[in-house]
Amino acid sequence: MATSSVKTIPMAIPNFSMCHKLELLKEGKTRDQKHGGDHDEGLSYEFQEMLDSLPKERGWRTRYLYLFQGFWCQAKEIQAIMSFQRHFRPFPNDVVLATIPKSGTTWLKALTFTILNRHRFDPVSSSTDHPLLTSNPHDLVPFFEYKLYADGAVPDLSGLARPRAFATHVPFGSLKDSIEEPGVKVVYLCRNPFDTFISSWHFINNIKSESVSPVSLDEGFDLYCRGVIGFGPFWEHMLGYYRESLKRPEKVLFLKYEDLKEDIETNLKKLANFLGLPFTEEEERKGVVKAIADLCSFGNMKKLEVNKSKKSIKNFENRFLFRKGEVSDWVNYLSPSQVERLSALVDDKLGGSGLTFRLS
Ligand code: PAP
Repeated sequence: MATSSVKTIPMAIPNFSMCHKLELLKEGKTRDQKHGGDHDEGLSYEFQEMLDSLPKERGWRTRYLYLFQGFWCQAKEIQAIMSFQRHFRPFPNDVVLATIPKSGTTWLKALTFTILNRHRFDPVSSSTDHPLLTSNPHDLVPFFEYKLYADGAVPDLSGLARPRAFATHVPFGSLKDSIEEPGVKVVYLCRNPFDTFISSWHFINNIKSESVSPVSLDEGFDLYCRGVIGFGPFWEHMLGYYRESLKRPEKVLFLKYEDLKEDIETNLKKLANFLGLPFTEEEERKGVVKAIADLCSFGNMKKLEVNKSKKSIKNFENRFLFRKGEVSDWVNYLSPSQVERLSALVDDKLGGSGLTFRLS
């Protein structure tokens, strides 16, 4: 079982070791054939050695998930996170959007990008030229671990327009040292664990590689309840950001997917205030808040060509990011005993923390 402690792995960021690879090729073996390791390609021999030292479990969309710094993670993501942790340098007004997967990341990216850039790209008269109409939110607010630092890259981010906005699924404990700069703001979007599980299960079975066998609902549910899901356990992910939002509300804003669904305009104002860019009375009169809500709505985004036919993140098509966008779809999938098990788990792990969910 995962622990909340953050274990630092004292090793250099592994660079792809060409010599080692050539040696293995000469022997006619790949690292996987030699040691029965993960099937991810492009990982150095040294990095694979490090992976072998970590606890592992069956993966959802790659062969294994590894327990890295106290959370479950795929090999390629670990490589990227290590590069991020070593090389990222925050600027004072950076914005970092944080979620556990399938909590509404795409939506939060769209809303935040539109708020931050509303004076460049007017959401009210955005009939044709707003970037959200032609780009998926994942292109506009890049992930540290899937885009910027993917494959161990070390990007130069100093020239990006300010405020810079980034996103991550990394738990707070593994993020905090990298963003320790006054003025950096974190927005966390949390979704109830029942819907998050169902959304994850659908998504992963849609995009997993063919070499990995499908995860049945029962098997996925058991893994989820044992904390074994990318960036999980979910309760530790949520509590890490929740507690920080209570301790430093000026640094971390904690939002809930269900609240956004119920009242998007109030939450948009909350988000804009937190980002230091409150809507003016004139903007409110002109309908800017409503225009942002409409532009970023599930119905609008799902029907855009870019979100139907393009790929913004390697390995899957954007259309898989827009399924139903509803609260309580879980009632259509979970058995009474599964509901009982997850409810008891939520009570056990989150009870008394103050963090509660609306499930319908
Ligand atoms: P990611 O973590 O892989 O980026 P993420 O965007 O967090 O995925 O989650 C996708 C979920 O958000 C999907 O939920 P569902 O499976 O229950 O349908 C998706 O439909 C939903 N979603 C995407 N965009 C929006 C939006 N604009 N409004 C509301 N929900 C949305």
